Amino acid sequence: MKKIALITGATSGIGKATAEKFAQNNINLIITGRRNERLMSVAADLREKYGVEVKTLNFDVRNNDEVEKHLNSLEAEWRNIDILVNNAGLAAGKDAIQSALLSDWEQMIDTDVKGLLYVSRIVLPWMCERKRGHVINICSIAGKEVYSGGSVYCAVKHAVDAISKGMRIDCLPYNIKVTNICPGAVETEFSMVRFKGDKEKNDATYRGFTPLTGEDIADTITYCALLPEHVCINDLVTMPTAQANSGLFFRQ
Ligand code: NDP
Ligand code: 8X3
Repeated sequence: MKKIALITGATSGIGKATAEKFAQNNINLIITGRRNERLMSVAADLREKYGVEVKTLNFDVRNNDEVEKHLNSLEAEWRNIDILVNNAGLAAGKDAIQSALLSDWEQMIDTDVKGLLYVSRIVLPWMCERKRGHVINICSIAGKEVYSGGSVYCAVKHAVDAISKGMRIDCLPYNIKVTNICPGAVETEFSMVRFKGDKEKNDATYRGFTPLTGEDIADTITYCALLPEHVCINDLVTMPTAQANSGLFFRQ
């Protein structure tokens, strides 16, 4: 029987690339995001290319009523989720803590922490009942280190790191794997979102070195997801070769 994976934030970047890798590996998919047209187009493309079944759920992870409504609308067979990739997330702004926008903080906390929790709170009981499942939380190097202008993004990703550890402990009796993936710089829509469409700041982020791609992280996620039943990668930091830590890049 084919596995089922639920990937949040599959309309671009790491989530979209992971949906494609999973489809290549014959995994049926539930993909989510706010941009419904993109979601439908990703789904159509994957069905056509790989012959997998793809369900789309169009909701904002910050809204728990929407999260509950959409996830609880899944038919019984689609609730047998083997892999949950908690990927939907973002950074908003890169300003010093004394002058950053409150609305940016709220957006990051509501999306990266509360959204991840809302989705997990629905899916984990299904996994616990079946005594099987794998949760892959997309954390960041920002969940391990702190950098200038990143205080609240780093705080939310540190929270993801802690949630992964706690989830692993609480779900231990239920045979559930929890993998925390911590990438360095990945060139996706991330920086355009962070800098609110400022192309110069986006380009400067990736200038002079080769960043990771969504596909690189999707390969890593897929490797973790396809390991034998008794093997779990708990925590994984993956960086561009030209990035030593969250703040130190070798740019040429
Ligand atoms: P993208 O901006 O390309 O993708 C983000 C995805 O999250 C989109 O599909 C977006 O979908 C979804 N998303 C954002 N907000 C919401 C929301 N409120 N409700 C539902 N979906 C939402 O960035 P990445 O692929 O780079 O980011 C994916 C994850 O990887 C994030 O958690 C990010 O923090 C993390 N990460 C990124 C790194 C990087 O350097 N790029 C490095 C380390 C971690 P839509 O807009 O359609 O809702
Ligand atoms: C994204 C990587 O270094 O911008 O999580 O925080 S970083």
